[in-house]
Amino acid sequence: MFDGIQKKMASTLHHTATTVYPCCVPTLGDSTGAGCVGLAVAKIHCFLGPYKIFQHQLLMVILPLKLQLLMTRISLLLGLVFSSFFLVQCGSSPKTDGAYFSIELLPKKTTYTPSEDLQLEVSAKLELKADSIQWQIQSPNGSKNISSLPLSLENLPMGTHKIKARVFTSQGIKNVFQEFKLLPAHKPELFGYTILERYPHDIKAYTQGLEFSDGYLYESTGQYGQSSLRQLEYKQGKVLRNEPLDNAFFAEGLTVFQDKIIQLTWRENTGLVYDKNSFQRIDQFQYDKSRQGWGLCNDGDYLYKSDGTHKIWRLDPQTYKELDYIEVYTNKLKIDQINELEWIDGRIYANIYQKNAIAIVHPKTGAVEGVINLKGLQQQVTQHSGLDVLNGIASDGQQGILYLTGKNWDQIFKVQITPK
Ligand SMILES: [Ca+2]
Repeated sequence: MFDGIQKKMASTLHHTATTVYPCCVPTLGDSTGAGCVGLAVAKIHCFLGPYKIFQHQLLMVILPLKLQLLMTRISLLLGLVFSSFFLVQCGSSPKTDGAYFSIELLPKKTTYTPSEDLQLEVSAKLELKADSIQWQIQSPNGSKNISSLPLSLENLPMGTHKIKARVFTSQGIKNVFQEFKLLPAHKPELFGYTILERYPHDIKAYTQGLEFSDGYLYESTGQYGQSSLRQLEYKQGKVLRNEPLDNAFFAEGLTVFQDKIIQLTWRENTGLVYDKNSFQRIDQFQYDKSRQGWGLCNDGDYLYKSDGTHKIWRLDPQTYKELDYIEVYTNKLKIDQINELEWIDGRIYANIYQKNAIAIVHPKTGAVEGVINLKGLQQQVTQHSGLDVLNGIASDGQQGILYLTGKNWDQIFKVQITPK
């Protein structure tokens, strides 16, 4: 009987010391918390090792069971003491770089405008001297080394930037960071609209994208099982071509680039590419860092894609690779849920989801330069249970003219943008 109990105890101890914590040696010198735990357990293991030999010797002598249980408890207790001791030691692990230095932005604020210059300084928190500093700015459109101070904010995009300081010290390089936000200096110009013409539109078309090419309107409609790519003779409201999508796809924005039509899908992480003349699918691509597929337009050189956030991504039109993005801000607010897009005269016109408004966005900075208030337009169409929000913007090249529709709207409007 005693032999069985001994085996069980030995097995328990072995399991505790070896199987669960097999990291006695490899983690030594590791500065992470995990390594420290490994070190502490290694010490327990080293302590338990001699005991196990002693215990083995005891097998030769029959001890009372109570004494054996007592010894087990003592050894486990000592193990815990060792563990606590070494874990406390781990608390003095190497400090993060931010513990040594911090970056001061002057003037001291959290938001800035492009007309300001920013002075950068490093403050030492501990007794470690900065021998020299290399500065870098990490922006939505890439990272750049800062060659001279103060830093001019003039040509930077709106949104969040991160300053990085590489601080050279006698203890090596310490990397510290500080974020700030850049906002437009001026509030957006406000515009209204006047309806010039009305054209019939399929009341069952859940419009997600609208764009002119060669006098025709190309439209993308959404919903699972109802998504399609269409070519419209818009004045008569005729659907000339209708390419239904697989039921697995919820179509979103579209744009015509040279002889291709590129259509986004919503959560399927897939862009579909068609031959413009045949409507045949010729290619497809996967999104990279952008969140979802919402709106799409192009400037003749690049594609611009919204993803349901405040970002508009710039894509290579041949490889569909995401190159960078802008963050869309007014002088006060981040503009979220940017949806259908249209490139007009050097600016991105961006419909904001569930708002009767279009933001006029600078494509390099993300600054909202204007807002078109389209209140009342949705009330002009037939009201029905499936009616949904404004979501189609197209331009035929005429200045100040937009073609607008919405999800399950039975009209397309030609409107004149007016100053407010
Ligand atoms: Ca459009």
